Amino acid sequence: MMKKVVTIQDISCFGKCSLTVALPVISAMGIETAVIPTAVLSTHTGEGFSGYTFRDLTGDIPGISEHWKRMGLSFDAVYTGYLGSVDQVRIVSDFFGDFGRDCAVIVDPVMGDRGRLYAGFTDTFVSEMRKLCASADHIIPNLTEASLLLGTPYREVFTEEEVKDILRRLAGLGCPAPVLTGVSYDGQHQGAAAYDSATGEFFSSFRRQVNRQVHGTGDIFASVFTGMITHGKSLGEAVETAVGFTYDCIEATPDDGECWYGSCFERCLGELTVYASED
Ligand code: PXL
Repeated sequence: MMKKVVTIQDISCFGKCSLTVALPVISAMGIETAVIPTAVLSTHTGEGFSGYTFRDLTGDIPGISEHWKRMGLSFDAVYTGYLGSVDQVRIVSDFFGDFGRDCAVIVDPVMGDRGRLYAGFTDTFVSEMRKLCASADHIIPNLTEASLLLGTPYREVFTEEEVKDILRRLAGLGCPAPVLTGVSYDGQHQGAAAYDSATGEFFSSFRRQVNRQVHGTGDIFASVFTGMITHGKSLGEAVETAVGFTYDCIEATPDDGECWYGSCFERCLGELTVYASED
């Protein structure tokens, strides 16, 4: 049987992130991908864009959920990304109660990067997101989001022991198997690390560090990770594939300024089709 994911995040009409990444990536892995758009923006809110439109769709979510309940729909995974407001985080939490009980729940607590909150996010949002993380099987914060969730100072380079400690504390929020992205022990390699609190095992994967920012890579990572977990792969294999694919997307993006707002991930999608006929 083909697997089914529902992903809940915004659609940034131009800019290659959130739904315009999650849909092609998860679909390429042979998984049916339903969506609940949380907001419609003309572009993403990251560096280089200003004056974007933002239409909040919070009010549409309960109706979508009620209709799906009447239809008896169910999913193999629920995966959330960028959420647009505090109320929306609460409504998504209700959605988990209705659709997330017998399936994998993956929360990417999208809130910021490089030590700063994205435009429009507040401390109240951070507290609400911290609560949502407690109902997830996996959370996928970057270093900035982990420091916000844990209330610790932001840094870019950690020792392996410090990363293990961060992962244990992220599990302490109530999520049994957290994944931390943007991890570097030497400033020359970068990747991700994960912790399975049920077994006490740690997993990690690294590639050569590329010293430039490519927007949307967190969404690429979380989407591949979600696809792998939905296919029933192990935590270690999910981290390895997500790190490898994210690195390939960065490498496939020329540094000539033409695609300054996102990655050329489209060039790499073919790599993921090895998973397309799994179920
Ligand atoms: O890539 C994360 C993301 C998703 N959605 C919107 C964003 C960002 C990051 O800036 O602005 C609207």
